[in-house]
Amino acid sequence: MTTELYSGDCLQALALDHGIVEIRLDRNNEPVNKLDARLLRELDLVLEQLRTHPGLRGVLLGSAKDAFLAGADIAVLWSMLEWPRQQLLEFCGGMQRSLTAIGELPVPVACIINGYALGGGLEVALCADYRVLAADGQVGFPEVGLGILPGAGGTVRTPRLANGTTALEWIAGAHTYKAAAALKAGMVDAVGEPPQLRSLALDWLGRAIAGEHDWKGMREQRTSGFATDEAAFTAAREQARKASRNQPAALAVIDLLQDCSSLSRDAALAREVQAFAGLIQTPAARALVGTFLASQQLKKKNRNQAASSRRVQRVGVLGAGIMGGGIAYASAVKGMPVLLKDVAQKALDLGTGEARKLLGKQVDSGRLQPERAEAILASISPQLDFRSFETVDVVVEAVVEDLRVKQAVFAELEAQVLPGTVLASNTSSLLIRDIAAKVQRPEDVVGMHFFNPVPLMPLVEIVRGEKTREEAVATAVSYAIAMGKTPLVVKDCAGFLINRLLGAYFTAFILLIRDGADFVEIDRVMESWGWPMGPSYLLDVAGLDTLDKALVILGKAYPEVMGTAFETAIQKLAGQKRYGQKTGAGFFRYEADAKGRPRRSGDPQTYELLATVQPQGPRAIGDEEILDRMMLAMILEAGRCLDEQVADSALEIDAGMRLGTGFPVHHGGPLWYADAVGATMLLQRCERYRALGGLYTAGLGLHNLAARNGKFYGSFAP
Ligand code: T1G
Repeated sequence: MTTELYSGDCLQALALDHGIVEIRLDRNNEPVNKLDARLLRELDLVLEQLRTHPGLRGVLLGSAKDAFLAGADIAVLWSMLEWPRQQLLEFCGGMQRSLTAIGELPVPVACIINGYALGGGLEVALCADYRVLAADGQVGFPEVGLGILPGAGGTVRTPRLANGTTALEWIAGAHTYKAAAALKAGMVDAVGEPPQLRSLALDWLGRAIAGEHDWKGMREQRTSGFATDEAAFTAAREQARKASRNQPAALAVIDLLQDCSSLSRDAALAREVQAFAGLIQTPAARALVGTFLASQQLKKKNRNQAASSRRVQRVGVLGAGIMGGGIAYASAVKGMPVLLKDVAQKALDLGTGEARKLLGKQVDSGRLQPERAEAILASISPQLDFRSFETVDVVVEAVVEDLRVKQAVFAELEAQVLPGTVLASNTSSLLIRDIAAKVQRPEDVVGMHFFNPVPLMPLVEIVRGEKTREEAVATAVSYAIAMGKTPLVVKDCAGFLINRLLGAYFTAFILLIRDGADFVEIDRVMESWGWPMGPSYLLDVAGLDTLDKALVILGKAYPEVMGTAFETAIQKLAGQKRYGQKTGAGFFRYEADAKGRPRRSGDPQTYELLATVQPQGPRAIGDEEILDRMMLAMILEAGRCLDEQVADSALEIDAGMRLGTGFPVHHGGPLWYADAVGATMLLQRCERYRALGGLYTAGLGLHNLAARNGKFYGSFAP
């Protein structure tokens, strides 16, 4: 028999048989359970009631939703950016006390984690005596990725439950873990299929009630310090420095864990609150929390747009190169069978070989069963003709980057598919309106600009041509989502959005070198600002010949901004066949290491070559000027793109740069960073570099913002 003890907006308490009470999280009218003041208030009320509940023998803690608890409400984290410190300390202290009270009930508590428990969600679960996790569930601490650290006891309970090394890995690493890994780490006590979770949890409770487990002793043990391993802390620091330049959160967690290892649980909890309050108002946390919310908005917009489209069930891919093979793989893996067509058998072998290689990696790492990999591969049909193309919903063209060839391919393709089939080009440098110029149904033609390597890169630019109909755009959006990618709808212009902004960035680089800067210094400055690679190294990796071609196209399309009427550093090196890694030399020199990976070293010859494109000779340029010129060029181009509505909003431009280029996430994106600097200050800097021409001329939008003291994210609110 079940009796309701409490029913609120966030949870219910139900008295079950045999003295067991179940607390069931179930947020009214919201898709997920989240940890906020309302939930804590209701939890306090129920715990208070349970402390004197007659006949109570055990407590089950679970969720009525698809997942246990998604952690703190991120919209509340956003508001915390403005709270006075005292309010932050009080809120977190209160949150910790409410959670601690779970583990201080006079009876054993078992937590059922279905779906996921993240951040504060896992912190709640850690307060129970036992945790059972769904076999398809996930747990973890995403906080460091938000520029903060767990503030509800995660840094205190994790090392005391598992050990210090696990705490370092789980919290500083900010990964989520699947059930098997969580069990191995000792973060949960059992794993089960969702229908069995409840009886599994009841079983643990039963054994605790029967005295088969010393749950009281375990509680006691976890109130003191924990053992540390010095080497693990050193390794974690090293890793954190490499992984997240200028992100204070990972290093702060490591320091906190080390400083608190000998403290009692309660003393460590007090330190955690202080550390949390110290991080939540840093610019990095502001950028990371803000951009999480912005990404959610983009996700919603894409979902809404996709809702008005046809569902993509079958796909055609033309051109079986590395890109075509990658697109075929990424579609097939997500359950969309592919017709992969090329004109040459050799190319087909290459494309399917690419898919086979990618699947093999998944099998080797244990993420995919061999039979499933075979089935996925079998869903890709390599063919030399257009057989069955009338059955596909979308065709992605990935043939050579040549307008005439693409026009001919589209004209031929159009006759082979049903009207309404979306015809997408994966071009990176041609205009969609030019590609569509020779077809009967230009309204079906759209751009889908994938990034290399397709399986790893999360972004797809969806390019709306002049005549593309809305439904074709929506279908491309829906297809990209079905592939697990983030689609970004952009206008048809040279470079689209991402390459256009990178074009401005590389133009700034070329000008700096011309003016005498040392490319190694430029890389150092940009890497210490947070870019994973400096521009010279990036050019070497991407290929100087390829980048030069792209920059020439951009220079023609935007002569005022990206035109260069002199021999550039890139052209100088490419002219010597120094294309970068692929030819063993570019800005740097490369030799294969023992594992065949390119190892970088300096090369005095580069300086000799570059001296010939430096009319005033080499000159020391300060870090501030280097950073200013590089980032200002990108910001101003982003502003111009917004003025021209290349993308709909600042948040979309920033999301594109984070996902498409490795833009340092803790700076938010070019326009987020622009807001942090301020429009007036940016205009002052433009003035400083006026002599350098159009690259440093601000667009109308930035002038308007400066005039009214506005921000690119002016209307942004969670
Ligand atoms: N706060 C507010 N809303 C959230 C939310 C959260 N934490 N998590 C999800 N939502 C909303 C989301 O906006 C969307 O709403 C809906 O739920 C479904 O999400 C104290 C400080 C959980 C893996 O970082 O990573 O705890 O758009 O579309 O793809 O120490 O959302 O439908 O109106 O993304 O299945 C730690 C953040 C916070 C988790 C689900 N927690 N969320 O992904 O669906 S810090 C997180 C996610 C913290 C403590 C600290 C994902 C998800 P709507 P969705 P999904």
